[in-house]
Amino acid sequence: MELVIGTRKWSTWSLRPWLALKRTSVPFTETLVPLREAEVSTAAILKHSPSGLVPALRDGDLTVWDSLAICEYLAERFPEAKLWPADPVDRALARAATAEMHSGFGALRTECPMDLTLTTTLALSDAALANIRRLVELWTGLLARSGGPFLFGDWTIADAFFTPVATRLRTYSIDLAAGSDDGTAQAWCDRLLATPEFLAWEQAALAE
Ligand SMILES: N[C@@H](CCC(=O)N[C@@H](CS)C(=O)NCC(=O)O)C(=O)O
Repeated sequence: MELVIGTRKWSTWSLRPWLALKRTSVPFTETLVPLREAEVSTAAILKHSPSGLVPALRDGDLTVWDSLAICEYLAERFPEAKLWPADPVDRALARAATAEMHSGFGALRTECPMDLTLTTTLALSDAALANIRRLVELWTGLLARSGGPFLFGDWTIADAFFTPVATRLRTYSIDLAAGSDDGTAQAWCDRLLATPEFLAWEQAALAE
């Protein structure tokens, strides 16, 4: 199996399936395409991914070119990795939370791009603050329901999808109290950034 990824410090979409793939314990190779090099990036990515975007997963003749589709494929190929919760209700909620991240939180994503090499402060727009309030509501509700330590108890694809958000909160020194967090959501974000898988990604990002 081969995962094509973008520059690690920036590529939120690459990080998500990389974390899921690591959790399967299946050996895989990584192909890194440097991002933000104008035409070079697009031409280089198109050699691997028909959408011209990373990530892409290659498994034999198959190419899967979207982060969520890759995670779904991994969950089906490697059920023993338990990448989704076993319970159908939990699984539906995990998919809804993951899809909300996949297609939403535009203001926060635009104003706070992932950069694992940066620490700074930033005044957020009202739209980004509304994103923060929704994230805290979503996360604390799921953590209260499951009892933690991750959104659905054990780590799942839903946790993978929010890991880049946890890095953005850290990078831009965003206090989740702005979203009425009582410390529960922040503790879970800290937990995401302390997993061995994320630490391995971060170490590779800083060495790039
Ligand atoms: N919906 C896609 C989004 C992928 C995406 O936007 N990838 C960005 C990098 S994180 C990309 O390839 N950009 C091309 C470039 O920067 O040249 C997914 O989930 O995989």
